[in-house]
Amino acid sequence: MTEATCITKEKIDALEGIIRRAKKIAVLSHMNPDGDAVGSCAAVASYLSEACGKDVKVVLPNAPGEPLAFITKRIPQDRLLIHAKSPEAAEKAIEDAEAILVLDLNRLERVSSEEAAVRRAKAPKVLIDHHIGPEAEAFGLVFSKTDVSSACELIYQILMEIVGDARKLPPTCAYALMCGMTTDSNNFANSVFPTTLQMASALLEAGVDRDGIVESAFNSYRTNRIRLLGHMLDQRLHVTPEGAAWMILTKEIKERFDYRDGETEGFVNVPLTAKDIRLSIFLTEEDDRFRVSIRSKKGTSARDLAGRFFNGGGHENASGGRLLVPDDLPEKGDVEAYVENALKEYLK
Ligand SMILES: [Mn+2]
Repeated sequence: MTEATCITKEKIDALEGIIRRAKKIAVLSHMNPDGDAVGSCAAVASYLSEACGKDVKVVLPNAPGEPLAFITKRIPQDRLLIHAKSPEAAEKAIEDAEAILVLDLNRLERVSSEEAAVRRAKAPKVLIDHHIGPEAEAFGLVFSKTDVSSACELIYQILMEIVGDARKLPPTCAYALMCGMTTDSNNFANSVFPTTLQMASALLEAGVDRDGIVESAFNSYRTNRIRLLGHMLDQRLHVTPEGAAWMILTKEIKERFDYRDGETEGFVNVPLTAKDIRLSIFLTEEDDRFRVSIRSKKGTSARDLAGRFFNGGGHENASGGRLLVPDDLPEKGDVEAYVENALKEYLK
């Protein structure tokens, strides 16, 4: 299967058949959902319920952060189940579903606490994703493509095969697709393909309020967030002679700045605005781990670094991972030395 033939007529027919035969459909995405995850779920839920009359449940492992509320609120609240809040209802929705659509993730472990329920489920499972290395064996039908900006772009391409015209999409679906593409490409700063701009153009023509999305996604944070960013850049930024930058958001800083989930979105990109920096790492301290976000410029692989040193992966220039305590680090205090050594090793 080549990239170009990822969307074939046979697969579109198979997808339409799965949708036609199912009344109850579960739509899933990954832990710590980002704009593309929530946008994908909102778009697919809107299409399946409004255009196809299906009984749809969106199931997410944990709640999207407040900065993504402009997308999350497009999912009717009685259709949205958060596993961390109501595990039984979330698992029942997966169990009862007659089709399961999994979006914006390549390996099923990324649905985290729901993984066992999904693996157990007998319903046909469909994966739609844009990361390399999909766990194809866990799904009956796989749409996987990496030459797109986002899962939302791939979903858009699939929907165009089905409905033929962006103006025929339910408005919520069109809006959510634009949201996921805009956030995953960081407002057209990365992973932009000719098809990305074609999609944007068609959705704009269909009436999507892109200015409103940009305002909601990038200019609607609390003032606290810019103070926190200022503190991180001024007091917490390390720069190595090899051109790597890294910072750690500790629990102590989180408390001091009244940090809320999602508010450091985009921080990892800031060091890359310096000419001499080619790699940026942002770590966030959590209970038993550090969450790791990595970005790089062309020629340096964020994915390799994530895979070799941070139990992660993702895209060539945008990856993530984690360091578990005590599995990877005996104590939390060892994190700085670990990052320094990893960078020395990786960039030598
Ligand atoms: Mn994505």
